[in-house]
Amino acid sequence: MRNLFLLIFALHFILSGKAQNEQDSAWIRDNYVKKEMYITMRDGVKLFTALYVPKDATEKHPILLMRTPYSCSPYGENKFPASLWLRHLRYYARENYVIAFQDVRGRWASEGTFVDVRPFNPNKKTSQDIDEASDTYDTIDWLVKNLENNNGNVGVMGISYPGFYSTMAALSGHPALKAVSPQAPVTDWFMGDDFHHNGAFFIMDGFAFYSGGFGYPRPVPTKVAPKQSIQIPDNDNYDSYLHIGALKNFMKLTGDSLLFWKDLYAHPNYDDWWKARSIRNFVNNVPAGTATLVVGGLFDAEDCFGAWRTYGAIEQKAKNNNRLVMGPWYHGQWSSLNGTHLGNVQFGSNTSIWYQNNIEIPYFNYYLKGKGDISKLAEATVFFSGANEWKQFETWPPADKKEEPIYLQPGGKLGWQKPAVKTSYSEYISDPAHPVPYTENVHFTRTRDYMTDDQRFASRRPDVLTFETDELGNDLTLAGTVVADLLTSITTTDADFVVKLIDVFPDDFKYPGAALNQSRDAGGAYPMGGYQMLVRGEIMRGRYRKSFTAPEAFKPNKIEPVKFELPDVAHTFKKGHRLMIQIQSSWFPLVDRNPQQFVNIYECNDSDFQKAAIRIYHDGTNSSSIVLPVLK
Ligand code: PG9
Repeated sequence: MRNLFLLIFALHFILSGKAQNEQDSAWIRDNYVKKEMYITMRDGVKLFTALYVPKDATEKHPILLMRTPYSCSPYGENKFPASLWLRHLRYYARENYVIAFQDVRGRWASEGTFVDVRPFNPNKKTSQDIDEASDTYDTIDWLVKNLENNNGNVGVMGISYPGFYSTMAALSGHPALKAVSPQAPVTDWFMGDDFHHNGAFFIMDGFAFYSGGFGYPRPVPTKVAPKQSIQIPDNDNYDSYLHIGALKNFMKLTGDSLLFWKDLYAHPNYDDWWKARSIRNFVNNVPAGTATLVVGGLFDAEDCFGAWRTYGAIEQKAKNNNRLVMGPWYHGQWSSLNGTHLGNVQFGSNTSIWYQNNIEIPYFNYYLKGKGDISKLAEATVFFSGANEWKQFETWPPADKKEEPIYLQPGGKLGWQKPAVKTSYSEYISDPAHPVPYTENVHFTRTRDYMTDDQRFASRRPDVLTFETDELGNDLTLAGTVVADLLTSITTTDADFVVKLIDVFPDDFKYPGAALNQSRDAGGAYPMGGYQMLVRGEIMRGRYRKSFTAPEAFKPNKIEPVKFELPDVAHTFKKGHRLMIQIQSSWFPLVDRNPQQFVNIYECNDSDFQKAAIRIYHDGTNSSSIVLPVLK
């Protein structure tokens, strides 16, 4: 009887997750000490570094380093960050890692001058030639030579901007650096991350980020956050951003203080300044002995592009062991405690905890502790929404995916055959004074949920074109990059094109179990029947259709191709669902409005914004299509 009781108790303890939560704040403080120090770089600049060191002295411990522009706070050797026990770092604590945070050069308590996405210098010759790779090298070198009881193996990890510093770390070439995990890494701020997608300016994220404090000058090292001095009405972002108007009006709000903001305005096209800041151009320098695990979210509103493209660039240009994990996550959700859903869309399991315990922790344990076996960890581990299952691949994109064009048809249909009609198009009036919202509800801070939000609000607008298939007779699984291949004409000299890939749920769809149908605001059950789930959306600034470096005006009313990539997808459209494509010419205030004429958008006036009639052709000659990566 006693054994039965013990068994029941043990099962309860484990199933309740208590076993995983044992690294709580008390445990961390009992088992770790904190040390703060300055580490001197090769040019004499000192970088502030905070170390959380296990008290355990029974073995030598690996070092996990995270370099950040967002501060090593809380500062003070008696203060511990909640991230050590409330996010995936608790599992590294369980494994007795030394956990190190460092303020990057020029940020917070570190000395030196900050440069946003500081370019890699492949020709460093003297101690004055520095970059984020050399700063990482010098930091690792100091740590392995000076930190007591370390085992000489270092890993670097980081999410978002820290993900950029992770990729830079992989370029350091230090022999102690055995594994790096760039997660949602900032990769190219003109082509697809954070500030621009295909040259279109993501005004809301960009302005909020820089005006919120990040971009303020930091004349001397400090442990105190800058006071936010740029305020805009914060009740309704659509209304607030529309009323501020042209981009030049935002510059009046930021003034001369935000250096990078001025850089953004000074480089409207994809010039050498931007190319020097695209880390994809330098990953050939990743040494064979530094393994990389690139991680990202299918529904990451900030750096989904960065995850897919950093993995792809390393795979193409480096000769190291490079792997990919993409889950159904918003920005950073994989490091949180809950990966079960995003907004109204459910994923059927806690994908974050599964990833942490089955992939990330075993990965670093293998490379930094020589523990365990990751031979069965696939080249690419990707979660497929819709089917709600993880799939493993030997390559990404999968070798057995086939690019299949689905054609826009008259009458708002989609079909696998080219239209037979001679002349056919759909037209809408794009009015910058009434741009298409990027999401339905009223809010101020850009939502995370928009990446899987219901698109019915948009399909009801006259300035959004909607094309959809009949009910699918079989599951349709897409795995890879989607390409929009549009034949267009406009009545002005420039326009944006937004293409949205949407999964239309059956009218009678319900998630199993009433609780799963709760809306994001607890209480009301969101009507999932007929839900139009955004699977992927992307924008193309039409002037760059021929070249991102040399923009070109449209000739009014001339039929022209506009072809562009949407970041990779991994989604199954289940039998009985429909595949929908929506096309529109604004996505506000997520993206700045195009004045719809060929002017410098960063310098134009409110009076320059004009309506345009946009035509999308779908006939036998001008056959617009969306090229889908169909997994056979
Ligand atoms: N990638 C995120 C970001 C950077 C810069 C501007 C806006 C967002 C991030 O680092 O959180």
